[in-house]
Amino acid sequence: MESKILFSAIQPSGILTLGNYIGAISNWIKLLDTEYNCIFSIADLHTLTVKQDPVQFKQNVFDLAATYLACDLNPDKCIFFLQSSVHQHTELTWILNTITYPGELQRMTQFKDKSKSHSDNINMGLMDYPVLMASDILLYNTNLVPVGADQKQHLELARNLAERFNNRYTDTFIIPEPYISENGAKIMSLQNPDKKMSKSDANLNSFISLNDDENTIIKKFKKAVTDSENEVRYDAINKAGISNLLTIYSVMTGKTIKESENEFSGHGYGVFKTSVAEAVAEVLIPLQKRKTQFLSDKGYIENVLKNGAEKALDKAEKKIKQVYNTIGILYQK
Ligand code: AQP
Repeated sequence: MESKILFSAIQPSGILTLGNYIGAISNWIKLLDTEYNCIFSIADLHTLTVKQDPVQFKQNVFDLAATYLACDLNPDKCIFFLQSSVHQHTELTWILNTITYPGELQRMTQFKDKSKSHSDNINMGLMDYPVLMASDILLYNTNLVPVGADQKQHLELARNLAERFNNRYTDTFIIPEPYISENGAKIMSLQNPDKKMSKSDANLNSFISLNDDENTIIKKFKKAVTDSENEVRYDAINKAGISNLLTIYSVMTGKTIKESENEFSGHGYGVFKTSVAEAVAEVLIPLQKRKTQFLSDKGYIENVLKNGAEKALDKAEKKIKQVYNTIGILYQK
């Protein structure tokens, strides 16, 4: 029986936030030692949909690779690689573009949001981002895709494109299932709890960077927007700020929301915010130390990425060959 495939990716668009860690990486770690063969990519081609400084961009790639390693995504247990090193991702994107309608892409929430926040650079890549993401996933016969809630709409498109292709030609793509954990699927901005926490947010107090030191983490949580009550209670609609902090505390400590509420019953927001900050620092500070060690050996990181790309290329080539044969392209490699 063929083993099941898990695929996910993060774009090197900056230093990761606590949102990326909770919504994506913490689930990857949980799923690493299961029945799935895991493939994790650094989605650098996706990053180009927003203007990048070339020097910073390269550094962000090393930083993300070191983060994967520091999070124990051991290259002996999974494949991790740079998206741009496996050319079949863009080849499959072209094929899938020919069965995608502009209206499907124009109505994507992320496209609309980013068109507003980057109104000086609304490019074709920004609109086509979900098709490239569909290619990332479908290229590896992926069964499961662990992502945060913000990526659900894109995953739905990947499923639709796979079905559309299969119906038009013959069964070629597996229909991937999303894996979105119940707790922490959408960590919100600390400054505006109606908006998701994002690494490219201009307001540095709105997110916890995985590189923030303990003092900065404490300061940012102290400044987090809450409400005028003084009761630590989960109510995502009326108490979005406190509910977000409860979610963060619960994920970082492994306690349930109820246990966390009980623990802070009768305490003020000040005590609660400090405890959330300490729980976050307890996870992030050791992770930063491991990351610094990996970053001191860029040769090792390049080697890991090169080996990962070789394994990914092998799988991707088989799939693109199958796709080309299916649609009648004369495959001559
Ligand atoms: N706030 C969040 N809460 C939970 N999960 C999140 N993810 C992102 N933000 C949150 C999940 O992290 C994974 C990687 O995301 P990405 O970097 O590929 O793209 P993104 O969703 O656009 O992340 P950012 O941080 O918001 O990046 P920028 O600011 O560059 O756009 C995905 O699984 C995502 O769901």
